Amino acid sequence: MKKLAVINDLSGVGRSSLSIQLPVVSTLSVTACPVPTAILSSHTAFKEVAKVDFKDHLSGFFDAWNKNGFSFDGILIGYLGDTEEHPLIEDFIREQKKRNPELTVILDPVMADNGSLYRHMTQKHIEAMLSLAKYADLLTPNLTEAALLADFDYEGMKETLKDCKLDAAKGMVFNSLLSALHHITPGAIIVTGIEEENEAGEKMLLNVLSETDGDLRFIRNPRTGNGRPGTGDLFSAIISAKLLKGTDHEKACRSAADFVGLAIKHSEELNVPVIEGVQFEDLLRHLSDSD
Ligand code: PXL
Repeated sequence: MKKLAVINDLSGVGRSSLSIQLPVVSTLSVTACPVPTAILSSHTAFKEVAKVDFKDHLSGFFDAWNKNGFSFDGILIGYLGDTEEHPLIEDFIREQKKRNPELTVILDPVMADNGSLYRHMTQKHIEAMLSLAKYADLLTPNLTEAALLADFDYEGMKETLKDCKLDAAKGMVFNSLLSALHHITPGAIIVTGIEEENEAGEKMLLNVLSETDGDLRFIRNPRTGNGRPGTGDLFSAIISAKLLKGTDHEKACRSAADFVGLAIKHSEELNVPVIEGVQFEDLLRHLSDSD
């Protein structure tokens, strides 16, 4: 069975990060091996949050794993508890790459959404993610994170995209954004969860996949409800497990987008408060470990 190291925070309430990624990766028949970057009482959109930084324990964890001879097929990285964690993660990636040259590294640069950084996030987090991006085989920022990494103006880009009626015009905006991102990572890129309306006025969610500079694919799904915390974590976990099982980027992206859409719709229908994320637990049977 393929083995994925999942480096992310453990948040007790709100269905984000490791709490949502571990069950999803297991359901897709991939062994998930968690490393917490921080332990929080809940994700940070809640008013009161207690946070325990895990930075001082990371090198001990990685050392023990390496000394035991553990080797992984993939490493998925999400939320960083501290801006000094990235060199430890980079050492771990380099060591694991020596053991398994086929290692797949997926970086979800969790920092921000809807134009703003999450609580506790700073310019230093952007620099940390830029440094990790050099090791990524796949980068999955949302539009805000993509703008921060590429040093683009998020609000300006969002306005321009709103005015673009044709995909050819949107393609020009995304080409310049993705071209900038290809300078910071050797990997493929999926800019996730971009809200748009189609010509019939229907609300859609767009993911833009670029495997190499100049090549763009638009993957669209109906928007089944408002954005919710944890959907990026859900998306990156599904993609990571699928990639390890040999699915290509486009198919993995479609599967992840379909399941996120289903989970949002289900949560809306059940009136789950937005802050509690997506109710995915009773949907796991819809996740298939084949293409
Ligand atoms: O889902 C992204 C995320 C992950 N981890 C923590 C968060 C958030 C978003 O708010 O607060 C701790």
